[in-house]
Amino acid sequence: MKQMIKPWRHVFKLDPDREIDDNALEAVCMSGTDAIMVGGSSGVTYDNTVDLLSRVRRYEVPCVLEVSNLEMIVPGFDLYMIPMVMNTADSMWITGQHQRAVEEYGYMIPWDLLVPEGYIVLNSDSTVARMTGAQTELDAAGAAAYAQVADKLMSLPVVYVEYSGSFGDMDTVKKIHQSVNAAKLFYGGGIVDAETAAKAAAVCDTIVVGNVVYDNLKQALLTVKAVK
Ligand code: 1GP
Repeated sequence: MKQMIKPWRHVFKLDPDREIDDNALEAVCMSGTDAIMVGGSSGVTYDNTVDLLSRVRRYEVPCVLEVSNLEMIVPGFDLYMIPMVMNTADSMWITGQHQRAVEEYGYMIPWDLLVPEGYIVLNSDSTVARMTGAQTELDAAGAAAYAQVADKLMSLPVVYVEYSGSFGDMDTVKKIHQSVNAAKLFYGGGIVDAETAAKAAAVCDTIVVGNVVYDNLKQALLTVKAVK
């Protein structure tokens, strides 16, 4: 387990493909969140990732990259989160892209900074589900079984329940949380205010707050206070 991961309760996920002005970025970085995660499912490039990293670096908050394609890999982040989608039949998203990355860039990969995430994608109506061919029709026991594969068979340090764009079923998230031992459980999707933040935080280790930063900054900032 990487030391920085352990105490995180709250993370803001910022998308390099979306505009955020300096005042909003300052509010996000100074909010008391534990980390800024840079990532997105589409339109993420080297240039827009470098740009966002350099702007976040004005602040002391840790800044990590969630790698979803090879073009966006930029040096200088504190950690590199590497998703491996548990509930897809397409091995491209489990080990395929990863194999390509290692073959091409293995000599320069800072292995100590990599944190693999066992992704369980549960919102069928999300870009990440469509892109990865995720099999989202899982009941709580089915999802928890994937979490155990990630935690107990693969020893991944993070299990990430991804409902991107919609607030998920908290009973499912709770069951997943109860079923993992060593892995930290991240939850992301549809956290839009203090109430949804508190509900999600009650059943996972770390909440990830994305879209609402762009849709309603004031509510986004209240999600930090709700879990701290
Ligand atoms: C997306 O899990 C994050 O990867 C957050 O989801 O944008 O719905 O907050 P939202």
